[in-house]
Amino acid sequence: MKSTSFVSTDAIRASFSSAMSSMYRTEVPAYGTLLSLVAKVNAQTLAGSPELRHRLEKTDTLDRISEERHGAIRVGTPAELAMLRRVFAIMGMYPVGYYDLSEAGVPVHSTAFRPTSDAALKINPFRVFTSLLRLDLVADAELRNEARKVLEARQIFTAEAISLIEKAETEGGLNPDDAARFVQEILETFRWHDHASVSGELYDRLHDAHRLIADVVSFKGPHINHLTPRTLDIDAVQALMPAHGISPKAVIEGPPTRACPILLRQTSFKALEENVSFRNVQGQWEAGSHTARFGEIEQRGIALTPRGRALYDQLLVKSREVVRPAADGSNAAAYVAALAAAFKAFPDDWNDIRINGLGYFRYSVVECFPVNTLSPREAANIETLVAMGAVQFDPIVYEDFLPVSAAGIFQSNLGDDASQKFAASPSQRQFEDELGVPVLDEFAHYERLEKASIDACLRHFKPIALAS
Ligand code: OOG
Ligand code: NI
Repeated sequence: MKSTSFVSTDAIRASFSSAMSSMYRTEVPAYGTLLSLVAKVNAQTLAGSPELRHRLEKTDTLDRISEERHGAIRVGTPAELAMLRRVFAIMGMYPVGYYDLSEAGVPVHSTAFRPTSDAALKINPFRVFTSLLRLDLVADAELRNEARKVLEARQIFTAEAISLIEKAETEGGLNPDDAARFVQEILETFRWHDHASVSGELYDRLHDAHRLIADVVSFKGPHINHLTPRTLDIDAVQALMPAHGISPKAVIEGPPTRACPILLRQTSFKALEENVSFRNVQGQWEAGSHTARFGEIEQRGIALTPRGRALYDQLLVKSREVVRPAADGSNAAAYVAALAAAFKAFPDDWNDIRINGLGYFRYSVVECFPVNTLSPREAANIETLVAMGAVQFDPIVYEDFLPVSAAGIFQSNLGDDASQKFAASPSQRQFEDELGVPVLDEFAHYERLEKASIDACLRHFKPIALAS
């Protein structure tokens, strides 16, 4: 097969994201409701804010938003994780960031597979937050071994998926027929299975160790547990959810409402209690239930520098010292007020964020600027070019996650009675060994994007800077 007939990795990702969305809409109808609500609010927000629409158009990022979503899965073994890395690479998705969820009392560590280049993100920014179960954090050795045996015996990929992965790797891509089959076969890995692969008795013991262990170990595959559309106004969607029959968690996770959105704000509806069957000792199916799948929405803001992130973390801690949000929502208003008060210390103006070194920006040349008015010295200095209006800057969108700061999402979808705790134990080296590659450092990546945009501007003005 000639390489010219390969489908691009971006196109495979877009088609997979869309197939995943259709499947989840059938599996969890409330997700479909959420999608239409988000679409409606996004349209209203754009209509009401020409400035926002203009910014999104100018940065060529308006089109991606209605198609934008992230999913989350949890796998059980290093081999499953390593195979997923190969699957996602075929869709142009690479592991970015290391997240130690043991800090939030959840025995997994994670990365996010996502496109990394500006061009790929614009085509389709689909990402999958992928967690690997850490059986090493399970204290009970017998349970740990039982769980390991169950996991080692399962095959989460179809035979055809495996052969297409190998084919894509050896030939360097997939032709249209193979790409379409690949998407369908990979979808099977993420499908929901309502027949557990363990007995009800083992399920209960796994569940007692941690709900999430039961979720990972008891089923044939790593069902997608949520798909999250991106909204331009999360407060509006949160307020409209109840009227559409969806009850959101009490408060939105992350930063407060701001003129200049930072990082990520998320809210979710609780995991559904779903009917599943377990085999009993006589080998018959018995009815039971499991909660795993939920719904989430998010609003994305600017990517913060390590300094901005430290300030964010500090202010979040500060607000939670004043009011800790109760799961029943009884103090939601007090929490929102405390959060807003604490975040007064975080500049809420793009240029202030920029000059304080708190966020990452993409610089670009202002096309109509009269370049002949610039002196060589002015043309060689990015700050002067900005001050004179020859260069403009736009926030770089945060493409990653905040699961530990937003432990509320994890907790609320595990059930508010989830009280099991694990000692924090980050283990990035081990995770990367199991994954088979190092993860990309998110800060270094945003910094490179920012620097590349500055270099491009300076290159543009170089002829003037060199003239003397
Ligand atoms: C993943 C939770 C993390 C997010 O948006 O922060 C996540 C999970 O529940 O498996 O998706
Ligand atoms: Ni999520």
